[in-house]
Amino acid sequence: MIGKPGWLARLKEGLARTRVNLVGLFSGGVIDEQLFEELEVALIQADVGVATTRELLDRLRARIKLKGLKTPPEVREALRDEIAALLAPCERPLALDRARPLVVMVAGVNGAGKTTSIGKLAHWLADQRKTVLLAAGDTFRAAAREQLAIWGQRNGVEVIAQQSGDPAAVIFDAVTAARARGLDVLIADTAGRLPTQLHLMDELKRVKRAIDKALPGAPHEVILVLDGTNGQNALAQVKAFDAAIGLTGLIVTKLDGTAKGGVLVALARERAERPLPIYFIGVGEGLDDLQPFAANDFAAALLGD
Ligand SMILES: Nc1nc2c(ncn2[C@@H]2O[C@H](COP(=O)(O)OP(=O)(O)OP(=O)(O)O)[C@@H](O)[C@H]2O)c(=O)[nH]1
Ligand SMILES: [Mg+2]
Repeated sequence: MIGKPGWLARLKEGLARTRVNLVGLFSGGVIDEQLFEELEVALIQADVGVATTRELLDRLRARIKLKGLKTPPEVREALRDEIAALLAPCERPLALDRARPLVVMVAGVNGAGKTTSIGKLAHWLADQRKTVLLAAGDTFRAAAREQLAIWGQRNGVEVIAQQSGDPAAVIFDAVTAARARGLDVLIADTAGRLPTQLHLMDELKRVKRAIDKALPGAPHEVILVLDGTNGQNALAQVKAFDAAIGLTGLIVTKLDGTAKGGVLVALARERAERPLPIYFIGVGEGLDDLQPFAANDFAAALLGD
């Protein structure tokens, strides 16, 4: 699924360093052990992780044998296809019509890009002709409420906020309001927190229960926002937030910057048995810089078309 032109170029630019490193290894004439060793190093450096790299290279060797691949370009394409295949289960559109309001709860560590992604998501939803309400569940800082309010204004979307320090209460009220007004989607922002801050993780559980009280069966989506530049740390974050609040999907941000990109491959493998959709990737700070994740495009950004 390719959106407006430009975002793919930004993704490719963001992952250029990784791509240059990987593609450069295929510039020689032969496929030998040295190539495999260099690939191993380059993939690990790209945040793919040791275990996932080994598995990928094993599959690559098997594919080379099976298909009788002989040239470096053929092997590069084969690696790209293996990566695309590993990523494919994570490519799933956000299903919008299964509940009304569809309640989306957003969580993540400090500065991951939650509020920005919610603003962009509101814009994307408006493009899909959905009516949206935002809940300012980050009650820690007044600035957080204002930040969400600005994103709301940009999109012509209302934001429910309160002076109260209780995110569960704010979000409960917002869900109730979205129900009463017959809106399509409610997105709840939450304050950033580390998985080691157990009282804050408990607060997230409380928010989730409050949502269920306001609308039984909700939240329909519990999305973790990951900073793509944090590398392998994303795996630990997924585990911890999943254990606390049961994740249904991910958004990976900042793939336009210094991110190496391989962590998406590691995430896909880690959850191969129970695929966790990567609903969107963030490729910039503008309104249009949130795009549905596309496995083939991403693999091509890493290893060339
Ligand atoms: N380049 C780039 N910057 C991004 C992207 N997404 C978010 N940012 C920036 O990352 C910074 C943090 O974003 P926020 O949305 O405030 O992060 P947050 O998770 O809400 O932060 P807290 O609420 O403080 O935990 C801001 O400067 C954003 O502009 C992205 O996809 N690309
Ligand atoms: Mg925020």
